[in-house]
Amino acid sequence: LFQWDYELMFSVPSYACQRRTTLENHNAVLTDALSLLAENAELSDQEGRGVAFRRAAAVLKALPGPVTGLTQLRGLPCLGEHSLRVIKDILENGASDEVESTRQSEHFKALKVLTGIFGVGPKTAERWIREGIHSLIQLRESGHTLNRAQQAGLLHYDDLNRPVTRAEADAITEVVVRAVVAVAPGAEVTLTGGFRRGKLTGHDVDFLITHPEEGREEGLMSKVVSWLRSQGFLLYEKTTRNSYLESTEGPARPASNMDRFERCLTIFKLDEDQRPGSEETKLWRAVRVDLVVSPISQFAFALLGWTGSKLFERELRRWAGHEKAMSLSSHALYDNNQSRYHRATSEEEIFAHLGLEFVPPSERNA
Ligand code: DCP
Ligand code: MG
Repeated sequence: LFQWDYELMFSVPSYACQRRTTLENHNAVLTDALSLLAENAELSDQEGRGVAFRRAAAVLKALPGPVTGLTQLRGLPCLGEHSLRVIKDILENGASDEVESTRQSEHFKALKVLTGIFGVGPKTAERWIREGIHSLIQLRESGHTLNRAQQAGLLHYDDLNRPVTRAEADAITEVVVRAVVAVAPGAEVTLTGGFRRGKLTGHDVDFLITHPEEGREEGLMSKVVSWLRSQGFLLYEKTTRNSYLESTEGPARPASNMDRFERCLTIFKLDEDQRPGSEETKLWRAVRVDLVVSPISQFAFALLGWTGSKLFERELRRWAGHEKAMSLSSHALYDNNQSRYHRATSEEEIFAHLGLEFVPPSERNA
C-alpha cells in the first residue's frame, strides 16, 4: 500500500459503546441503504439479520470521513459479506439493486404503511397483508376490529407519521413540567430519547420522571396523567405497571408483585401555530409521548437506558455480558463474578463500572 492509502484507512473499536458517534454522518447514502435492509429484516421477524445490518451501518456512521473505496474498510469490525456487497454496489454503481428492489416491493411498502399505525406491530401487519390488506383504506374497509391504541393510531395517522420537531418537544416539555410541578412539587422531569442525544426531530418525545426522595415517586404517574387528561392534553393514554424488583440473588429471579417503574404511552394534543398560507383549520397536532417514572435509586440506569440510541443500548448490554460478565438493564447493573449489584448515581459511574470511557448523549447516535 502507498502511504496515501494508509492515511485513508479507517479504524474503529468493535462495540458501538466504545465509539463516539455524533449526528454528523459522512456516509449517509450507505447507512440509509443498510438501515433500510435492517428495517426490512426487523419487520420480517429476522432480528439477527436486522442487528447485523444495524451494526454495519453504525460502523460507517462512526467514520471520520466518506468511504470512497472498499480498501478503506479493510479490518473494520461488523462488516459482513452481505453488508460489504451492498457497500460495493453503491460505491461502484451508485445504488444497490437489492436495496432498491426492497424499497419498491409491495410487501415492504405495505409493512411500512401498516406498522406506521400506532399499536400495530409486524405480526399484525403481516397477518393483514396475507388477507390482501395493503393500505389504510383497505384496512378501514376490511371491518377488522381494532383495539383502542390502533383506533387512535389510525385516527391520528398523518400527525403521528410527521416528525416531531425540537420546538414541539420543548413545548411538550413545558406541559409535562407544569403537570409534574402541579401534582408533585420537587419531582424532576428529564427529556430522554433522541432529543437528549441532540436530534433535531424524532418520532416521539420521551420523558423520565423521578423524585429525589426514594418512594415519593410512587403513585406519581396516575396523578400526572390525571392532570394532563383534565387539562385536555391527552388524546390517548395507556399506563403499564412495571413489576421490577431488585433481588438479592441476582437478576435471574422472577420479579415480585411490587409495582414500580411505570410507563405511560400517550398521544398528546399539542396546540400549533397556524402555518402561514395554510388552508387548514385544525389548530393542533397529535404527538406520541412516552412517560416513564423511576425511583431515584435506579434513575441513572433508567436515564442511560432511555437515552438510546437503540443500537447503543444493545451494544452496552452486549459489552456488559460478553466482556465483563455483568447484566445491565434500565434498572440495575449486576456483576455475575462478584454476585452483587453495582450502585450508581450517575451515567458516568455506570460507564466506569463497565470499564468504558464515558460517552456523552450527543455521541451515542450509533
Ligand atoms: N427504550 C427501551 N425500552 C423500550 C422502548 C425504548 O429501553 N420498550 C429505550 C431505547 C431507546 C429509547 O428508549 O433508545 C428511546 O426510544 P425511542 O423508540 O423513542 O427512540 P429514540 O428516541 O432514540 O428515537 P426517535 O427519535 O425515533 O424517537
Ligand atoms: Mg424517542
